[in-house]
Amino acid sequence: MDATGTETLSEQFQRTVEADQRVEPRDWMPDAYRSSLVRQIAQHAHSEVIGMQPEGSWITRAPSLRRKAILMAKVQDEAGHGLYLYAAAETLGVSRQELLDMLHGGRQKYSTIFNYPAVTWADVGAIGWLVDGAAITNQIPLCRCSYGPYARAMTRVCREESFHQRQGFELLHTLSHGTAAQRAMAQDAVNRWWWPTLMMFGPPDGDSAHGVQSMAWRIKRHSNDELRQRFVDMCVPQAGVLGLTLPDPELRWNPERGHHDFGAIDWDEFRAVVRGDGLCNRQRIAHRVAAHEEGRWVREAALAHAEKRRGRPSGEAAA
Ligand code: FAQ
Repeated sequence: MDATGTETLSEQFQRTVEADQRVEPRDWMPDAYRSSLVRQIAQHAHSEVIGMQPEGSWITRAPSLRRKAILMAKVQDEAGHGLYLYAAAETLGVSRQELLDMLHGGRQKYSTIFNYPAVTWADVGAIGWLVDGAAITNQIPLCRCSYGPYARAMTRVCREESFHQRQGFELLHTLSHGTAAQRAMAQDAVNRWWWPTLMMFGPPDGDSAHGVQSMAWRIKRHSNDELRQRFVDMCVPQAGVLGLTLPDPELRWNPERGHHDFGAIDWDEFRAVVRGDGLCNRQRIAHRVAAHEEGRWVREAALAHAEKRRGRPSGEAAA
C-alpha cells in the first residue's frame, strides 16, 4: 500500500498472480517478468520454427502418400505454433523481426533437441512419440501460465501436439511390428532420441537459473526435474506397448518414490549443444537464414498488397 492506503501496481500484480488470475498485455507488470516472458516465449517460438527442419527433410522421402500427407500437416502445424508464439511475444512489446534477428544472430536460443539429425524414416516416429511427447508434458502446465496470451496459445498448441505424438507412436508401432529390419530401425531411432529428449526439459533444478522465479510468477508450474520425471514415467509403459527398449540400463520402478529411477544425463553434451557445438547447430541456422532471405519477396509482396487494399502506396506506410 502507498501512503494513501491505495494498493501499488506491484502489489496488484502480485495479487493477480497469486489468485491464479491472468496478467494481460495492458496490465502493469515488472520489467523482469516481461523480459523473462519474452526470453521464454521467443525461445519456444524459435524451437517450433527450427523444429520443422529435422522432419521436414523427410517430406519428399515419406514411404507412402498417406504418410506424406500426415507429415506435411504436422510440419505445417509447427509453423503455425511459431506464429501463435511470435504473436504472443509481440503483445509484450517486441516485434517478430527483432526476435528473428536475434535467432539468426545467435542471440536467442532454441531447443537443443533440434540440433540432432533425423537420419532414418523411423526418426520421424521417434520425434513424434518422444519429442512431441516431451513438448506436451512441458506445455500442458503452460496452459495455466499467468500471462494470458501465452497460456491461450498453449491451449491450442497442446491439442495439435497430442495429435503429433499419436502419429509418431502409430508410426513406430507399425515399424516395431513389421519386419526385423523395420523393428531394428525403430529401436535404433529410440536409442538415439531418448537421451537428447530428456535434455529438452532443461538443466537439473540446481542449475536452473530462472526456475524458482518463473514458478513464483506462475509462468512455470513445475520444475525441470519434476516434468522430466513425469515424462519418464509416462514413456515406460508406452515403450512396453511398442515392444521397444528405452536405452537406459538403470531405468527401473522405485516403489518407495512411486517413480522410475533413471540413469545420469550427459550434461556436458547438453551444454555443448547449447553453446552451438551440436551435430546440426550451424546447418540449422544457415538453413533458417537462407529460407528467410528466399521468402523476402513474399513478405514484400504481401505488405504491398495489404497497403494497396488500404488505399496507400506501400512506400508511404513504411516511411
Ligand atoms: N535447449 O533456467 P532454465 C517442441 C536454457 S517445442 C536450449 O531452467 P527456464 C515442439 C534456458 O533458456 C520445444 N536451451 O530455463 C516441436 C536458459 O538460458 P537463458 C521447446 C535450454 O526457461 C516438437 C538456461 O538454459 N519448448 O518441441 C534448454 O526456466 C516436434 C537455463 O535454464 C519450449 O521452449 C534446452 N532444452 O526452463 C516442434 C517450452 N533448456 O535463457 C517440432 C517453453 C534450458 O538464460 C517438432 N520453455 N535452456 O539464456 C520452457 O518451458 C522453459 O524455457 C524450459 C527451460 C523448461 C525449456
